[in-house]
Amino acid sequence: MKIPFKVISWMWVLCLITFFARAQNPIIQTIYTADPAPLVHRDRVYLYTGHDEDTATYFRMNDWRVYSSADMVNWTDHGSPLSFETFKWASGDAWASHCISRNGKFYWYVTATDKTLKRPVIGVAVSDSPTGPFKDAIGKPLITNQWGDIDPTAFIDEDGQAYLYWGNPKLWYVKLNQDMVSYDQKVGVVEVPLTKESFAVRPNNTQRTTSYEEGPWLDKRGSLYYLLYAAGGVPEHLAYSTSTSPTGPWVYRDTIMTVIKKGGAFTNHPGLVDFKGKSYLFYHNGALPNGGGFRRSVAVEEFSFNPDGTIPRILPTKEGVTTSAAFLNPFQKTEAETGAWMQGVETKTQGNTGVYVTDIQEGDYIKVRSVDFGAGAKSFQASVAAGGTGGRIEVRLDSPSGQLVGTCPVKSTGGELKWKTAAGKIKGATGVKDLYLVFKGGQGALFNFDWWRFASK
Ligand code: FUB
Repeated sequence: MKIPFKVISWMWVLCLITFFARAQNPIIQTIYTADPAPLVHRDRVYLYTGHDEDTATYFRMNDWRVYSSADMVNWTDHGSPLSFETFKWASGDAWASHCISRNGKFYWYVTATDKTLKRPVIGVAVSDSPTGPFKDAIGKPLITNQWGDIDPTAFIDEDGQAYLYWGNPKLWYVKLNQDMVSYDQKVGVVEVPLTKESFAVRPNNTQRTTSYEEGPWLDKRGSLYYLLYAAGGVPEHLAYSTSTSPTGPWVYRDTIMTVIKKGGAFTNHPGLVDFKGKSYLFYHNGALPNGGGFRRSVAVEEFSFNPDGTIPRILPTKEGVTTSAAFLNPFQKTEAETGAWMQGVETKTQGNTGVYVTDIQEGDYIKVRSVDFGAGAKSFQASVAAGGTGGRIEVRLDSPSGQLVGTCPVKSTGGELKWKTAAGKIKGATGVKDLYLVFKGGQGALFNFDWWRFASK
């Protein structure tokens, strides 16, 4: 997605460079993303999102996306392994979703409109990998309860019992069976009482008297269950309730994130994970250029639970996560679609190559945070494809105009998807630095970019 720069003066350019050098929220800049659902699997956080189309003026959403991170600051784009078209019974509306793992499989619960019922229902896709490919697990919707079947969230308790919560304006749950693709028919669909003790009073509304709106997220710490949700109505804020049981009764606790006044969307949607000893709240806003209520973007903040187990008030920030949970090893092959900030570029998927970076133009760049060059790097390699004359990759440190430690020339490879390895010498890259791959070469689309790697001294 091209972020338009309005060049008024060199001062303004400097301000923008400083802003983008620090900004890390929203964490995905190449497309609009919404309804975050993070999952910790082994040593990575996988982030499942919805996708607001670029020109959407309503919730125009056709597919879901996956990203992952080992350090909570750099995110790798895994493309779209699931769309509403995966479900033969669905006609569109790829709304909020949640993926969890059990017995080596990944179950992705999604909202989509049912062709026959002509309203949202909940389906489930399954895969052997967190990044897909996913297929429809049962060939039909899992939940066809009533109007309001949106926003599924799944949770597996320590005793092995799994739950699926969902709903707007009501809140329901089922007890999922061990297979994760069916539910306990004896218990059936249970409606959660929306009492003021559980969800607080919604002022001035006789239809919807409590603050629960949508987007539930169920979690547990110690023996306490946490239900996070979008509250309001619109504009939504994030709030939570707790219980000593996964099925309630719930006790309203507090607001987590107030309505985002500047750069917000009229919805919000919580997702919570612990990763490498820290807690993270995912949410969405409307902060990318041309963004808003139907063109949203996922963001994340690090936070700590209060000593008494309550969740503090969490502020939405532009900086996002400031401390990397790990350093990136530049001597291993890194997918080009990995970064803390992607300025100007887009990503696409191709059969053999997978996801690659495209629409690279003069001055665009990829920022990769906390790269550990150790004693130093001597060369840089990049897998590139150029149908035209190509350009070059400037390897810079700590800002888009920071220390130039090398240049990798990119010549024509004879085709936009004809991949060749280009290389350049590196001097002066040592220790832990933020890496900026800055693209140069004149007008128009310069080349495509699949992966990079440094060689150590
Ligand atoms: O993304 C479409 C809808 O907007 C979701 O299902 C809700 O949670 C709200 O974020």
